[in-house]
Amino acid sequence: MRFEEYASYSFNVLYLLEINEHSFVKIQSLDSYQTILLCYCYICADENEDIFMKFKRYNYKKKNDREILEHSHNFMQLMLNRRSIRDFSSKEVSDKVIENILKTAISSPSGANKQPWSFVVVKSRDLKKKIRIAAEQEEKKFYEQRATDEWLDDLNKFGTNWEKPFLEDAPALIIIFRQSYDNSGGKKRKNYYVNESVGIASGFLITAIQNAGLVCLTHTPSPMGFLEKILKRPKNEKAYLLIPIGFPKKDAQVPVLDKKPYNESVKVL
Ligand code: IYR
Repeated sequence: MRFEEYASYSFNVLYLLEINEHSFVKIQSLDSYQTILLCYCYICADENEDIFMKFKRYNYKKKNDREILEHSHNFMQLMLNRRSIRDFSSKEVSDKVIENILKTAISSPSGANKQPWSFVVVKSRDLKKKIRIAAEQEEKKFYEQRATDEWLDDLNKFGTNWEKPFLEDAPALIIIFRQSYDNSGGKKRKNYYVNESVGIASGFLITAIQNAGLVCLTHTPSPMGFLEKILKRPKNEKAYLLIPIGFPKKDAQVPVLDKKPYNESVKVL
């Protein structure tokens, strides 16, 4: 009997005995003599046939209170040292490291597990050059025409301008694309909470980069349509972030920044 057939019964489930990840025995309703009225055994033969999601026990890695405090503190220290870097050395990043940080990013939660993203890694000198040229064209328009005076005032302090040498200097660029809908199998299907999902995955990526001992910049040339063209992305994808990654140039500078006081950013009720 298939799972959906018996799932429609209204009996209380008394026992769910798991045999393994894919199989379980379900015992429903005992009569007054405590004899089993219904007993179903569900064995999943073909994973793709299922309309219900399978569940398995979560492998919770238990820590004691001291360990939890220590881990939270150490991770905070690691992340407090993260900075956006604009001066990259030419030192290469190993493919395995890039793969590890991307595997971390794509493990991120997403609306209905739709994973509405693509991560494109650009190492080719030729493509990096094309991206730099196109980005600088847009940025020149931004700094010279599009940006409001207020925005330029805010940016002035950082000393940024339309020139983006890091797009060629960094050994790799990771371009994150958001998929507003899913187009696999030629069928258009909706994605949910796309911005939230891609934002969280980008956070995972930046955190993984920091944890690995690399540096990056969250760059957002605006508009970013040129990335879709240069990287030949499908119609359902829009560029979301451009992240050069690598190692800082010797003596790379970062602005001295203050973060808002804790109580301004955080309210505990
Ligand atoms: N995209 C431009 C401008 C810029 C915008 C923000 I918000 C920054 O934090 C930094 C720069 C640029 O990359 O120069």
